[in-house]
Amino acid sequence: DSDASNIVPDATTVKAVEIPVTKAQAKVEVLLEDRVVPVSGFTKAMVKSMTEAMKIPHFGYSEEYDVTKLVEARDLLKTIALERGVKFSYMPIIIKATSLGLTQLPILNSSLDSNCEHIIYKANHNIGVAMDTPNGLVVPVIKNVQNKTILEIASELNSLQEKGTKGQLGLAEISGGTFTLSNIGIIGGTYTKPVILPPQVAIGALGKIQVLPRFDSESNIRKAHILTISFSADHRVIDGVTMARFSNYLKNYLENPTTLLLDL
Ligand code: CAO
Repeated sequence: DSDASNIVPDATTVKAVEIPVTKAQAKVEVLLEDRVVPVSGFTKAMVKSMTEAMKIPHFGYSEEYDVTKLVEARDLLKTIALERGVKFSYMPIIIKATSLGLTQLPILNSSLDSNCEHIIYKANHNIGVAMDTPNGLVVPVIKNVQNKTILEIASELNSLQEKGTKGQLGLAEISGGTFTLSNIGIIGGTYTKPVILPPQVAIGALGKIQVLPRFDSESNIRKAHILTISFSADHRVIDGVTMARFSNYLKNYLENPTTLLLDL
């Protein structure tokens, strides 16, 4: 025990060390003493909105979608979009399919007033996308998704991502959301329990698309691309059946992306 000093380094000798974690977090600063940091910026907004959110009775609904055909389609669209100067991920398709689902079930694109006396059905599908930026978590909004093409959504997402990275997102770009999607799968993970962003009534969180074995219709094992999705909804105005129906619409669009052609 008296030899502990030999194996535990003296705190004053510990310096910042390089640990190859991710591109964004290559350097880890080891604290030499406690540090007090004022809550500010996006974190301050998060404290306010998430404290408000906990007044909402949340329920969760999770599902897996076999997005094998979507992965194929996206590979082709990615190349074509790039020729038009647009970086194209899965998000623009998922955002558009979400909007088509909201058209079917408008209660998911609504707000409950503060006295819980009225439900306000929102005409526009303003879909917020949770974004990891150097300044913290922020949710910029793609407005009027119902009127936009998938390529327009992709282009707008590119520009919001660029502004987010540079810390240039303005108030107008982060307000007015009516539904939120969070793609945590870009980091990893499968199922999560997202928290609703008030005054919205629902949120969806995407896990990482994984290659997994699944059965085909002849009971043969095949390679499938599986996307897990977790929704949270406000149980004061939304029931489980409504959430399941919405998820089924989205599942159908994302499992059979050519069906999107019928509704665009
Ligand atoms: N599964 C597998 N691959 C994924 C994926 C997923 N869920 N999400 C993204 N990818 C892929 C993309 O297709 C892209 O691949 P290519 O290089 O082949 O095109 C690559 O990962 C990078 O994607 P991207 O950076 O362009 O991201 P995106 O458009 O899919 O998502 C955004 C944009 C803003 C949602 C994302 O960058 C982000 O910040 N996510 C974090 C969200 C977050 O913090 N959520 C927590 C909120 S609650 O605390």
